[in-house]
Amino acid sequence: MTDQNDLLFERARAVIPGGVNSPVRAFKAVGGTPRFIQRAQGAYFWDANDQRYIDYIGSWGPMILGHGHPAVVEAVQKAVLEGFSYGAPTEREIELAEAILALVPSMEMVRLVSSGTEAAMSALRLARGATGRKTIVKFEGCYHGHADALLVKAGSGLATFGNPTSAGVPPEVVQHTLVLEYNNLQQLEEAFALHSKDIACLMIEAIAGNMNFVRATPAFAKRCRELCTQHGALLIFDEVMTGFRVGLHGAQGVLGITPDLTVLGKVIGGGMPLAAFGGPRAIMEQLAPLGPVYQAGTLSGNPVATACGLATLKEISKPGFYEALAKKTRTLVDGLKAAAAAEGQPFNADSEGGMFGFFLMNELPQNYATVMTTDNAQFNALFHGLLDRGVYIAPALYEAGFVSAAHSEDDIAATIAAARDIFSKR
Ligand code: KE4
Repeated sequence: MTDQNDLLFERARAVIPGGVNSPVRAFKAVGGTPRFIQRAQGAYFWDANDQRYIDYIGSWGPMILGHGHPAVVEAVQKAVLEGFSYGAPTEREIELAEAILALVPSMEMVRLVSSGTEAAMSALRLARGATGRKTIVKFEGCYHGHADALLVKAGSGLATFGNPTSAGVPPEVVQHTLVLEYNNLQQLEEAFALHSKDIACLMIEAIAGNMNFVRATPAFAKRCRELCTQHGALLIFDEVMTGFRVGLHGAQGVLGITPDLTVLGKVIGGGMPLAAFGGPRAIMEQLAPLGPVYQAGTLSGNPVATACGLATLKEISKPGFYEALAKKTRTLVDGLKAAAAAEGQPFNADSEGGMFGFFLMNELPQNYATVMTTDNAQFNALFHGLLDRGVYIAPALYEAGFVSAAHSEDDIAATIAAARDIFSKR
């Protein structure tokens, strides 16, 4: 039988670079043909061959309710009948802003944008504008979208300025970006000692979902907060992935740390293009049209996206939502660990709220370099083994996984059984 995904991939590659509109979707890291999804419902989506998968991507985080939640569909259907986009303020943007501020106490004001990249890029510009400083600190393995200044890899040796990770990014654009090792307290101390009053901000994923699932240790996270305060730098939590995913109050709620600025995305749009950044009034009022830091967007606060986001936030704010989601996700993680142990497969995993990660090693990595010691072939065999059994996990070993409220106990059990079958045949 002709594989429709192959046909579509061939067609796509003729007109779209790599056949995809975002690189990770191309399956380059794992090999094989990307599945072209035709429809989704609840915990599942179906590819062009009408093959069903249990979906642990959830659009890389947004679909925390599962696909096609009736209340969200209804809100979006109603919104589109009122108009797709006005390019003028709406009450619903105020409602969404108020809902976000109520859930993120570190924010007094918020600006809505259309993607996590845009939110992180804008937060960075705001931090530099508000402090009058140039240097930014980020960590290897954390991804904050593809703004030029953030496409940077660790320089050679300690606390040195980074080099571009992408063509088209002139070295001078990243000359003020310091890349440190995640959870490395010594490098953190040295960076602030060396560059103290030049540092505008430190941007971090406090639970890093872009190196699968690595937690900042409480001591490290606390030290980031202390050093930023001590040196007058802004602490920016990039919660595009963790915001409303690891808990109703994000990673800052889990860690009990108050950042100066927070970057949000994914869940707050419920699958529609919507992201945000926010913080104290005194900093946020530096933004145009009030202040000197320019930032803008044609579709910012889009009325359909805000309807989708509001309906999503309403559902996840209901009592017990995260307790149930976290329990289900932990059942998955514990089941996978037990299955691996039963088959003698080196394995470890962790989860927080509806976000999880696993490693084909017995330790839980503390940094990117350790994550990348994973045997690629082993991961790829697991990925394709699960795919062949109707389970769709992230097509890259450095990506996290996501459980939704729609995943059933049977889905979780079937996933664990599929993994055990693969481990047994390794
Ligand atoms: P977007 O521009 O893709 O909406 O958001 C960028 C971004 C910013 N910050 C964090 C912590 C993120 O995880 C992301 C985007 N995450 C990736 C998955 N690792 C999106 C998937 C993709 O690139 O296609």
